Amino acid sequence: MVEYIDPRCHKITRFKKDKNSDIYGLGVLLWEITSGRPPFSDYLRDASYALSIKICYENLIENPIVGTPLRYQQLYQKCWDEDHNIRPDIEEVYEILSQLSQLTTDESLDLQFNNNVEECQNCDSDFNDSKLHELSIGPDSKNLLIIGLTSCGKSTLCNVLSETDVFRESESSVSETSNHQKKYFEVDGTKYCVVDTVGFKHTKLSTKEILDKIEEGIYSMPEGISQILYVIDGRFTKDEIRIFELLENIIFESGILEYVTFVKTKFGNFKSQTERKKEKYKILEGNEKIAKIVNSCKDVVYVDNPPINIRIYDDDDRDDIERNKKTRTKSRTILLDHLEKVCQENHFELKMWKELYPKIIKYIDDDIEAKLDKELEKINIQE
Ligand SMILES: Nc1nc2c(ncn2[C@@H]2O[C@H](COP(=O)(O)OP(=O)(O)OP(=O)(O)O)[C@@H](O)[C@H]2O)c(=O)[nH]1
Ligand SMILES: [Mg+2]
Repeated sequence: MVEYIDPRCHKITRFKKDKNSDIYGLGVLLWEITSGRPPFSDYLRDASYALSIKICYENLIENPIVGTPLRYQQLYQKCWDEDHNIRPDIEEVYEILSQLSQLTTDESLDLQFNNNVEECQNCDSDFNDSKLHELSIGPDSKNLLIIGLTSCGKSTLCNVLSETDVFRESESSVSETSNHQKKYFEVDGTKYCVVDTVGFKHTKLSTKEILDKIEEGIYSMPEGISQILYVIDGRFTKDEIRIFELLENIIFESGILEYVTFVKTKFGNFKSQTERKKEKYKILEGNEKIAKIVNSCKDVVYVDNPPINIRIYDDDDRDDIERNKKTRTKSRTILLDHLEKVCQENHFELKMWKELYPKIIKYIDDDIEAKLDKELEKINIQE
């Protein structure tokens, strides 16, 4: 019955099913009504573990059946959306089904879905694209995990790396990315997979929810991680120091720093070696613990990825966009040169995260607020 179970039940340790999980199963049933057969019937029934891995980590979903009214199709796709916040509640499902049942045959024909290639609406994972690429890319891609505080430029970095605009860049002070998003791309024969994640200190999510979502991002790359790009957009802030303080023992024990590159974004002087050196010196000087972390990681890379989603009112705006595009191209070259050097053949083993995660959760369960305050106090005393 794995086909009907909310993927979060498999992905998230100690996940408690909720109404949203039932809506997921209902979405699968709604699809089944149009197909007349159980989902994923090509898969062996006795290989349910393999099937759950495919559903959870390779975004395996069923294709719409030709002739399905678009509104009906959109309804079940919304029900099984990876982002459980997007799933409708049962009242909404009832409402849409009632409306559809009242349509005449002619009206429902007008709603027919013509070519079955419409983009997965409201879906953070660029499923259609990744699904296509999975066919040619396979497990030998260099997997990049992007993490950092909210608004530090993670999604922008993903767009720059993959030369797309599929990652939503925030235009406000409210956190934009609320789910991980994955994209495959290729550079001179090297295959990459970049996974954008939810920012620490997300404006609407708790620390535990953020960690759960980052875990989902990690598990979306079952082969492991080639490099973690930890994005910072200024000096290390107290919040960043707190995150590292919180994870310090766990991170150091795991050997994960071998796989971490700090990416300093919004660094206008990124082309100047002197400025880069000065900046690194400032980082190292700032805090002993941060210096230890930075020295143990792969490197610090400096970039500037200024916005190109600027509204155009006059020629100045057009010039800005063109200039910013060029700056992004330069940043991309720096990033790719670095990645070529540091992406090891071996991946960071997922089982390590499996071992780490319960420890992190335990740490959080043990009264996170009190611990954070204590850590902050310690930092304040040192400053
Ligand atoms: N000048 C400049 N602006 C940047 C850079 N990177 C990101 N920005 C801007 O910073 C803001 C936040 O960027 P995002 O990429 O959405 O940041 P994020 O970390 O994905 O944010 P959340 O998803 O909300 O956690 C946007 O307005 C970007 O245009 C950079 O290197 N230089
Ligand atoms: Mg984002």
